[in-house]
Amino acid sequence: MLFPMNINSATFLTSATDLKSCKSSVYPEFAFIGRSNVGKSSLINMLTNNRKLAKVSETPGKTQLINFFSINGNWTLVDLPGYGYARVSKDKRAGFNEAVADFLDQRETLLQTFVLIDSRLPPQEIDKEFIKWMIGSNIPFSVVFTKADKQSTSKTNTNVAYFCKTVLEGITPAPMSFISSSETKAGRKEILAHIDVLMSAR
Ligand SMILES: Nc1nc2c(ncn2[C@@H]2O[C@H](COP(=O)(O)OP(=O)(O)O)[C@@H](O)[C@H]2O)c(=O)[nH]1
Ligand SMILES: [Mg+2]
Repeated sequence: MLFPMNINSATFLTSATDLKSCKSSVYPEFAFIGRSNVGKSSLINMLTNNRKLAKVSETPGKTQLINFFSINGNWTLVDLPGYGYARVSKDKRAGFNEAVADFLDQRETLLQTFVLIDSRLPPQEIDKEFIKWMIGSNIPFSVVFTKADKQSTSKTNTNVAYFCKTVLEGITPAPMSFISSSETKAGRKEILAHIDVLMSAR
């Protein structure tokens, strides 16, 4: 049985446009990345039990800022700009925001990245490209399959199994994966327990 850590406080800290404008921090950071509209901000709100913390958008591709949220005063959630919608970087990075690439690759206090994948869809090219870039850059990550409430459990399980087999198999160390819903709060205790483990192991 998992006992999720308590979230006693969750507050907006600051925003940044790129890595060099990010304030340095002494606290461990957990970042959320994925296609625009996959549910990054909703997941942060679900984890913190605060529907208004991160701005949830009906308009894909709107958030282009790196947003920091302080949790319990000693760790941080980072809402990253989504990829796959407009604003494609011009260099050879896998079509995602350059600020995101710099942050994931170079941010010293980043302890783990959660790559969000829409549980309803077959593996998308852009997500596969992004994961390839993460592996090539040696950046540790976990995967969160979002919006599980939007379909049957068996459909979710089929899609997740297929994604794990075709995209995640063979990656070492094997990434953890989670199934989540911001509506039902599925995945909340598992993701928080994982964060807890990573912080304790530090
Ligand atoms: N039903 C359902 N809708 C979701 C879930 N997560 C996000 N959404 C919806 O998907 C849209 C995009 O969510 P948002 O968190 O802004 O995505 P972001 O662009 O990745 O930050 C919004 O309309 C959310 O209400 C979920 O788990 N279940
Ligand atoms: Mg967002």
